[in-house]
This record gives sequence, structure tokens and C-alpha cells, in this order.
Amino acid sequence: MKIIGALALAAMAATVSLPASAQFAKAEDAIKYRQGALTVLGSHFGRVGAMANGKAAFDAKSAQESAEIVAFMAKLPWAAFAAGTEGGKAKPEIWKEQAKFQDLAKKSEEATAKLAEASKSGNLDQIKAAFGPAANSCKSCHDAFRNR
Ligand code: ASC
Repeated sequence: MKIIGALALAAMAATVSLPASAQFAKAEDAIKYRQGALTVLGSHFGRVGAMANGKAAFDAKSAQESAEIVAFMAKLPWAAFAAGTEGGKAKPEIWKEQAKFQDLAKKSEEATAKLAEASKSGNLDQIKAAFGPAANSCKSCHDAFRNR
């Protein structure tokens, strides 16, 4: 029930406003949290992507549901890359190039918010148009900051 766990963490994150450093007792907890959030994000992004790329039948309601989950989840991982939480697939560059990392994180939030907005139209072409930039925002951060 990894997804339920991640959603429970997400719900907690939405109501807790402590500084990131105080949210996780151990680096391992932060790593689990950000991987959980990104796993849920990736799963739902994949569902929208399958429709955008014609690999799954378009279902406007389910596309919107997933796109809104993606946009919400995209707000969560970044606070879990606090100082002292190096590890997982994260490259050490994250902690050396904070401005660049935060900028890419913000771009992902913005691009996924636009995808969620587009999904409300129920129009596949609008979803397709917003999906590409969102995918690119994931990719630029992975290329710079994620180990394979
Ligand atoms: C996905 C996924 C990513 C991004 C990225 C886009 O579906 O899991 O990490 O898209 O591959 O290029």
C-alpha cells in the first residue's frame, strides 16, 4: 500500500507548515517522502501521458483527476530535499546548485498547474499542448539532478 502511504504523507504535508528541516527526523525519512511523492506524481503523469500520446483511450474525467493529482503532488517533493538529506537517486549537485534546483522545481510546479488547468477543458488537444512542457520540466530536472 505504498500509494496510500504516500497520499497520507501528502495529506500531512498539506496541513503541516514547519520548516522542512523539522519535518523529517532522519534523512531516510525525507528520501522516502520525496520518492513517495514523485512515485505518485509519476504514476498519474503516466496516465495522462498515455492519453496524450494516444496509447490509452481519452477519458476526460480521469485525465482531469490525474492531472490535478500531478499538480498537487508537484508541490511536495522539494521541501524534502533539505540540507542533510542527501541520498537516494539525488545527485549531490542539488545541494550545491540550490538556485538552479529551486528554479527547475518551480517550473515543474507551474507546468503541471497548467496541465491541470488544461485538463478542465475536457479537450484532448489542450491537454496534449500542456503535456509536452510538463514532461520537459520533469526531464530537465532529472537530467541535471537525478542519478540513473
Ligand atoms: C514521465 C515520467 C517522467 C517524465 C519524463 C519526461 O512520464 O515518469 O519522469 O515523464 O520522462 O521526459
